[in-house]
Amino acid sequence: MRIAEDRVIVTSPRRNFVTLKLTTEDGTVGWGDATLNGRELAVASYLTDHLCPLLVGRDATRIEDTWQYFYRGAYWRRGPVTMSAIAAVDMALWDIKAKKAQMPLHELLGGKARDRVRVYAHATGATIADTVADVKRLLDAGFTAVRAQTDIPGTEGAYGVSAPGQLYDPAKGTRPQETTWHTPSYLRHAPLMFEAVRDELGYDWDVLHDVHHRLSPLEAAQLGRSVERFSPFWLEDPTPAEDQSAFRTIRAHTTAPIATGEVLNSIWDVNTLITERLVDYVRTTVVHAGGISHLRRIFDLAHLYGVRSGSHGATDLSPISLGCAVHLDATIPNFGIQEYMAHAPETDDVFPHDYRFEAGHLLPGDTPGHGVSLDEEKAARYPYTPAYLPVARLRDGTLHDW
Ligand code: KDG
Ligand code: MG
Repeated sequence: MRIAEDRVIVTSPRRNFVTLKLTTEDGTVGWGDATLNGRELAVASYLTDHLCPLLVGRDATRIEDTWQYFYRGAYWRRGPVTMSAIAAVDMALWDIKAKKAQMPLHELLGGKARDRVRVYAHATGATIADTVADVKRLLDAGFTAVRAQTDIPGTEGAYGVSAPGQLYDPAKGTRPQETTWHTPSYLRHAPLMFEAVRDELGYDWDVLHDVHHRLSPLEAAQLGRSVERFSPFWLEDPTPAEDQSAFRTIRAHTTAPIATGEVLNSIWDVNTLITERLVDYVRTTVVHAGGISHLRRIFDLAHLYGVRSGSHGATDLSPISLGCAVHLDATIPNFGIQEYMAHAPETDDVFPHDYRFEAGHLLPGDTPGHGVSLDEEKAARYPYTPAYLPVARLRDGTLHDW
């Protein structure tokens, strides 16, 4: 079964998404997500200029061979642009294979290892009291795990805090927004938020928190120690994720569970973290870590070392990625939790899907394939809009990690 046609679609229903459509000779269509927030067109070009010319005429059934052909065949290894482009091809080929087999993807991947996929939602607030109220709203809506973020006095534009009632969507405008960061203020304020959510809402739910790469290893260890007594589910990205050895320092000083990996792209990027058991959850995701084939390999390695999955699921990953993630999450033995920020209604309208949310969980659908597609007519109504992620600076103007 040969690939007959390819198409790369860039659309912006509230935010930018890059989608690959592959069609086989017999008319079977497979869909893949290739979205890389703030660098979308680089992946679109990688696909259009370098991968698509090699796809037409290839055997669509040979998923692993195609993966290796694009990974090893490029000579240049890893990186978010390459791995997102390969991921899109991989997702589309798994979609085609499952459709041909007339099976939902989870069945083709070995069948469900659980009935439903537990997800966590995002709570945010300008004050700690606002954050507590937002967590309560989400618990009342059925979530059992919530990520809590709050504005930090002494900084401007703290990570993860949205305007009241708005979806958190930090990529905007034709230049990156400038935000400020002050670590001592954060280290004083964040534990107060943990204390308040536990005092007000008890312990019968899980609290998560994203540090977003901003601390040194020792500062991260201090934060871990100061919030351990509030039983965090995890502290995410306490230090810049690419420095794997930093996690040894954090681990030596705190028992707070650690999650990282959303900006990492391959098994090699998480190898030390997993094999030295430096993290508890690996957050690599379908789109940025080479697709279903490669992410499953990462999760299998993690399983050997007792590390669980906790895939990134922000709204800059398209519903195609989320659909694939839910199928994979349902089948692996070492599933931990899945991030879930509901997409905007315009996004859901452009990407019809069969996964559904129910009482704090996502359920994969049963239609053949991964269950997500793109409506090309609707997508055409939303042209690409340039949007950058923000940057963060210290008080003296030094560029810090955002
Ligand atoms: O594009 C960047 C976002 O995906 C990222 O900031 C979201 O850290 C994030 C998270 O945990 O969802
Ligand atoms: Mg994060």
